[in-house]
Amino acid sequence: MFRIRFFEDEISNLRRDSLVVGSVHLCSGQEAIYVGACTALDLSRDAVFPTYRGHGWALACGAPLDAMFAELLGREAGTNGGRGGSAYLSTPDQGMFGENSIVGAGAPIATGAALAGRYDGSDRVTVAAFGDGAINQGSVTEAMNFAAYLRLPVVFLIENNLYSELTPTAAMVANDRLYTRGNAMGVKGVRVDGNDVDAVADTMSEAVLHARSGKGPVLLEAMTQRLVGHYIGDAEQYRAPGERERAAAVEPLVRLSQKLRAHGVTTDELASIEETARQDVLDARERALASPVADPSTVLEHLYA
Ligand SMILES: Cc1ncc(C[n+]2csc(CCOP(=O)(O)OP(=O)(O)O)c2C)c(N)n1
Ligand SMILES: [Mg+2]
Repeated sequence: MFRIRFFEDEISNLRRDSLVVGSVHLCSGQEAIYVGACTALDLSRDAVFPTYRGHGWALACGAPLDAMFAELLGREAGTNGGRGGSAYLSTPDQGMFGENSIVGAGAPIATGAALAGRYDGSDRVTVAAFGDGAINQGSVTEAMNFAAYLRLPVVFLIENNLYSELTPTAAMVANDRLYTRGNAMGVKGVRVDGNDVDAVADTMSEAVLHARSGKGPVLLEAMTQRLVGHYIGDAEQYRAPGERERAAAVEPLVRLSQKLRAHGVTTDELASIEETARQDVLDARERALASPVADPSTVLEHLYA
């Protein structure tokens, strides 16, 4: 979780210096969802389909820091040879099958991958991760109904950060208990504190067991808050006074640190965990910055049309 946070901090700096280009959506504040969920998955066969806010998913799945930095910096050594960048990277060797910048588009793809798993003998569970805004997309409802009818092993995971871009989700839905959306279709719905990594791990373990044992999909709503803008450059004028401070007091790293201390981890040990993570991130950043940029003459390679 610390590595993800520090990675995002550095990406923010690199974007400001125009070394990373294009639109970047950071996941700071949502780390407990990715790390908690991945502990419940078997990533040698399971598959995760995140959104454009997907750096944390890739890292939690096990994507190397060096390749992640290199990808966002457009380097040859990137996870996708520098072609995917922030919003389109994929690390299938680690079970992360690609970000998607079309809101709600990952849900049918994850459902298809679960259907494929029924025939290829993998017994795979797939995770369709998307935001609270995406729950209102028709593609998500269609995918949930299809998965429910065929009892496919899909966990539809809502990262509910309370905003869809710059609009509060509470201003867009009549029922803000989003986990109940699948009730009419027979999709089991659960809500979890998405800032508590243990709670996410436990709830996700139950969801994965439910899905893998043939009982059908689960709609898991993880409540969280992003500590940064929707994208880098978002002026965040929509925030209520005091909202940031309240969010910072209950964010996942604070919660994790409190929990570790309560379990006997000393302040020094905690500082050393943080320092190691920070140094790993800074070292990886330097190596990526020193590595060659992708050769423009290869730009047409790996294209499917
Ligand atoms: C089909 C589609 N419609 C609109 C957009 C523009 N758009 C990009 S992000 C976003 C908000 C999505 O909010 P949410 O699903 O809550 O995810 P979050 O960004 O909060 O993680 C929108 C509307 C898009 N990318 N795709
Ligand atoms: Mg959202």
